[in-house]
Parts: sequence; structure tokens; C-alpha cells
Amino acid sequence: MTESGDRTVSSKPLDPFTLMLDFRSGALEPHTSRTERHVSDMQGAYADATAQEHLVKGGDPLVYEVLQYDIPEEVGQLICCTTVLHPGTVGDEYFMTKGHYHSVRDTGEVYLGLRGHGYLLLMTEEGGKAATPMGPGTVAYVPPNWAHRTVNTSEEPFVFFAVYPGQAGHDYGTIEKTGFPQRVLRTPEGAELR
Ligand code: M6P
Ligand code: ZN
Repeated sequence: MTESGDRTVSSKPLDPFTLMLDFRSGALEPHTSRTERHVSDMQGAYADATAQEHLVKGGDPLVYEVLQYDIPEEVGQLICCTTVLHPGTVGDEYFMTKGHYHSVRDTGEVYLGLRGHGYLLLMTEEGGKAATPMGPGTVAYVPPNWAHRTVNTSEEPFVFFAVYPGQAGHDYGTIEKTGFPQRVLRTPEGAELR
């Protein structure tokens, strides 16, 4: 057991390692977890509940998957994962991630866009809001205390790589109660932020 800052770290040190990331597919090898989120896993997230119900009954499509190489969820560690957010809409609203605050609020995150295009939506509990367009090569910085959700506005998978502190954790409950202040909708003129 060692002390790191003011927090206790109990895992034995990791050896250096490398992973291989396929920029096109988002495949991360090796990975130790793969999380799938289908339309049915996102009750209440989309504005059009009727459209959501139709999609669930019609086969419940896969919205996104997260591949991660698990490391100890402890201060000092950096967790790396890829997200593959598939193209599609629920009603007029583009496929998006659930979105989360970090359980430990004073932790940030970095996203690197690899394929496809979309938005990173952000908000704070104090009423702050932001929307950052993302595409291949975009490095997006999520400051501590900002909830974050991604949206795929393209016709191909929106693939991005993320790195965040080991102790951060995911708080989905707050988002389920408040939602995000902005939505991204498909219109005849293209993606519209509302
Ligand atoms: C990024 C990271 C992950 C997150 C994933 C999907 O890869 O922020 O921590 O799990 O996006 O987002 P969510 O957890 O909100 O469904
Ligand atoms: Zn995060």
C-alpha cells in the first residue's frame, strides 16, 4: 500500500504496456471489457419516447459500444477506452451516448476523434453548457465538473478514443434526472443544435 497525494493506492504497480487501436473500426486490442448500449438501455434519454419504443420493439438496435482495457480504478492511473457510436436516429434525434458526470467531480477527460463526425455536449450543475463539433483529429478537453455526452451526426460510425483518471467513476443518475440542456436533431438542412 502506498500514498499518492492524499489518497491510498492498494494495487501493485503496473508494468508499462501498449495497446493497438484501429482508427477506423475503433478496435482496441487487447481489451478486457466491452459495454453495449442498445436503444432500450437509454429510457428517458431521447425526446421522442414513442419513436424510442418503436425502435425497441423493432429489434432494439445497438447505439454504441465501449471497448476498454481495465486497469485499477485508482488515483494516478489513466483509463483508456474507445467508443464506437453507430449512425442512426430516434425520431429526429441523432444516436448519442447516455452521458455522465464523473462520480469524483474534480476529474477531467480527453477525447480524440478518429472517424465520423458529431458533437460533444457538455454541461455543469451550475447551468454551464457547451457543444463542441468533433471529427477525425479533434482533441476535446473535458474540464473537471463538466458532464459529457457525444452525438453522431454522420452516416458512418463516430469513433473516438478517451483517457480519464482512474478514480473518476461514472455518475449516470444525475443525467437521468436532469438531461442535457441541448439536443442535436436531424433536419432537411443538416444537424441542428437546439
Ligand atoms: C467515453 C468515455 C467513457 C464512457 C463512454 C460512453 O469513451 O467517456 O468513460 O463510458 O464514452 O459514454 P457513457 O458512459 O456516457 O455511456
Ligand atoms: Zn467521462
